[in-house]
Amino acid sequence: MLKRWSAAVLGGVLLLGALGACGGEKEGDSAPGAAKDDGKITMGFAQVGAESGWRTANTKSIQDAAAAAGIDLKFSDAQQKQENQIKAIRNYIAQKVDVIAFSPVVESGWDTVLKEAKDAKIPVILTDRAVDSKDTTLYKTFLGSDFVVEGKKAGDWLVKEYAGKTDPVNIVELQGTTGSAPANDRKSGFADAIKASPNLKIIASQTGDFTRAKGKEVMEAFLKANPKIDVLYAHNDDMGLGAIEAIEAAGKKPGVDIKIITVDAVKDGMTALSVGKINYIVECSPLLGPQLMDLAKKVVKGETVEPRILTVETTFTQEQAKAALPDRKY
Ligand code: GYE
Repeated sequence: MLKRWSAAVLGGVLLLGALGACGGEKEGDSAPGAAKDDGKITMGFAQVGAESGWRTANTKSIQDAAAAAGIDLKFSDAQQKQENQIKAIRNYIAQKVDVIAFSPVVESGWDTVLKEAKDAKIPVILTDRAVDSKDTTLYKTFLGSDFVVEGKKAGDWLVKEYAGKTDPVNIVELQGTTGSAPANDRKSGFADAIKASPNLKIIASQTGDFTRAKGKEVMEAFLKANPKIDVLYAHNDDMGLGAIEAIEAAGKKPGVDIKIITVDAVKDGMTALSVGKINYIVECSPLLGPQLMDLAKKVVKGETVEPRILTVETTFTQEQAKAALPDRKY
């Protein structure tokens, strides 16, 4: 464990050292005395779950980057449940890790546990998803994508695709996990982009929880309830891929009878795009591990970091997907 020395704690520890040093640790001490001091940073990471290809790539990126940076990683999977994430964070606080990082499954309801981390003097880094806490001193920085921009890129493509046409275009939307930042923002960014085109109409919108299984199930229901669907906008590739199965089972051609736009650009999504079953993908990069480890080292040292660090990302058409696929890492 790497100790974050403050003058007071340093004094206390030196004193304990002189006395032959054991015990005497107060709650809330910034020196993480519970674990051995091997000079390593310990990070507690509370992951959302394993709901999608994106998440799998994100987890691998974090684990690989921690190993490469010599950071001792404690990792937990919350199975898309906020209560599990809160439990994991409390555990990390009790274990006196040097830094906590997490990807909050939903935006709301974090103030109490974040305050507990702050009181324990453990810096917190948000990665991938944001929280809606008013008190921004509860965390050091937020590293991740701008999901509103992603939604907007999806909507802009659609507006261009139907430019000059006035016939009604019926859109169905598969939303991500209810209350999550990417679901909220991808929805609003998209709605904003299409609002000046009155013929582009969202006729149904429901959560598919970012999973393939749920995407398929909800698309089946959409297809039953709506005889004319022109476009599917799915908040991630996995839901889009599940929906493709439902569309094919209903005897329709994905990408042709129903145009499909998704977000993420994981390999399976890019493969479907390259064969024309998806029409457009907005990239969202899961490879946040290396930047996260750099930030962790800085905040543990007490250095100030930028409060918001944006991921750089692009978009893909079918031709671009074909060109990018051979080098796609995830
Ligand atoms: O788009 C989706 C995943 O939070 C950006 O979560 C992430 C999203 C990603 O399940 O596939």
